[in-house]
Amino acid sequence: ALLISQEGAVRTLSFNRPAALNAFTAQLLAQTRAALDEAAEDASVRAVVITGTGRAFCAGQDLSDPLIKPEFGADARPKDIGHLLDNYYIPLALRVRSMPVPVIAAVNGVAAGAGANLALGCDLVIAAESASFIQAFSKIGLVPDCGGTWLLTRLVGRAKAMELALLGDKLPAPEAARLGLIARVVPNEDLAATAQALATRLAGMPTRALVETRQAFDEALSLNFEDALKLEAVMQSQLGFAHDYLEGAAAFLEKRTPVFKDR
Ligand code: LHQ
Repeated sequence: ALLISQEGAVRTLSFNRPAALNAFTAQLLAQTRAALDEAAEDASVRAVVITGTGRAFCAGQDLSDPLIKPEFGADARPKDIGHLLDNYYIPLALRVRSMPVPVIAAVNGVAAGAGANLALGCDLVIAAESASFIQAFSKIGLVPDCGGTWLLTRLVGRAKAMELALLGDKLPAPEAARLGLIARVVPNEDLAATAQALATRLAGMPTRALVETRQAFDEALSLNFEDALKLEAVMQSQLGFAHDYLEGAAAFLEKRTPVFKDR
């Protein structure tokens, strides 16, 4: 259900259940997490792209999965769906956010529910012109998960976050970019090449600095200005001892192209 490929230093993971719009089964969730673990441990990987095959990025939780599908009808019996979050979605969302390399979501088509929010948790989110984002949760009686409650309010502010989450309407990618929910939109036929090019560019950059930037941004959200300044100083101090800073500064002064290798 997951395709894994590598071009240069860029590892690409493609959700591959196109007939079900790449909806998440427990198997696909586990495979994605394992593939991210593997990419994290493989020194040849310096950037990861997550995308989907077919006309969807991912339709969120597969609602027909026997793990969560309630029994309907007169003797309807509900199921505890919380375990799926505890065992699959939370570890996956945290895995993305703790990757030692930048992670790009290349949203090729509709991204709904947890599929949308997994994408929004990535470091750079780019989308095909015809892609769309749907906070589908409210329509089936749930709250945004996979980080949606945290991400949406911070990305677009409360007013738009509430509109998106309460109404669950389809948000076209160009509008998502205008709102600042995602970084950019490209013509459909350019998505894969743009993602590969951006990932290759990031792969050639000082990886540790990129990853600590993510971490600093996340931490700064709960810090006051002065504490954010202090956090920056701690990180800068550590990075200042690293190879990539010495190389970057030397290359600048020597007017040559730097070769970064920290990861
Ligand atoms: C699907 C799905 C799907 C199964 C399309 N499941 N088959 C976490 C933990 C525990 C519990 C619950 O949730 C969560 C987190 C979540 O992600 S909740 C949100 C779950 N996702 C949704 O509610 C979205 C459901 N899908 C849709 O609203 C539509 O399919 C969208 C708007 C994504 C696309 O619409 P269309 O382009 O019109 O396509 P379609 O609806 O015709 O779907 C095509 C096929 O894919 C169809 O199967 P079929 O056999 O009829 O061709 C759908 O049943 C299947 N599919 N999403 N989530």
